[in-house]
Amino acid sequence: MKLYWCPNTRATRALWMLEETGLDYDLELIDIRNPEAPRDPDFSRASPMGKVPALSDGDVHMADSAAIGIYLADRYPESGLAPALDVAARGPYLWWMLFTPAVVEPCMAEKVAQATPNPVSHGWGDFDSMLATLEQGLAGGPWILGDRFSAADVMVGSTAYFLKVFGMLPEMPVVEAYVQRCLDRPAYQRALAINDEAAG
Ligand SMILES: N[C@@H](CCC(=O)N[C@@H](CS)C(=O)NCC(=O)O)C(=O)O
Repeated sequence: MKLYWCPNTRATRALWMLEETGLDYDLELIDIRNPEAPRDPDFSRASPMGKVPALSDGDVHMADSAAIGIYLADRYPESGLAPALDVAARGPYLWWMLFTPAVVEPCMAEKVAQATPNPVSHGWGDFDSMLATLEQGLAGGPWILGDRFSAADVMVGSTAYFLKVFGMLPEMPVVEAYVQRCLDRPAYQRALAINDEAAG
């Protein structure tokens, strides 16, 4: 299995996910900041838009951090990162897996662009209701599905950390405590160490 990645990008989520699975994997650095750098054809096959993260696993070539997370958790169920298909938690699990790309990131982009929200027609709603939904989702804790840690925490936790690092998280003790719980996980620490070493 090979992860195509680049430090200080969304690829850190996929690194964290892989570290949580305990599986063996190789890393291939894709320098997204240098469009002239030659690209492995397998990377281009996995990621038609040339974005990281991307994954090759045997015959499977795919991109997108949420899609990779869903794939890894389902393909390697022994990692215990996803509720089974016939368990009620599977519904909210999928919802939270997609919350980042479908809601948080468009809300962040809209906010940074200082665009006027239009929650009735924009699928992502608006920044304030996104934050309120996140806070409410974490109220039960300690994880986004309650007692059990899952791949959804990799997506939501890494995104909440991004919000904090980018100074976009208002004072929200519940979310802050969750970010810290995520940062305390050895697998996240290993992924961040790999990231920081490559970032220099
Ligand atoms: N929805 C994708 C977004 C991936 C993405 O936009 N990655 C950025 C880095 S954070 C990238 O590869 N940019 C390079 C480019 O678009 O050329 C995911 O979560 O994996």
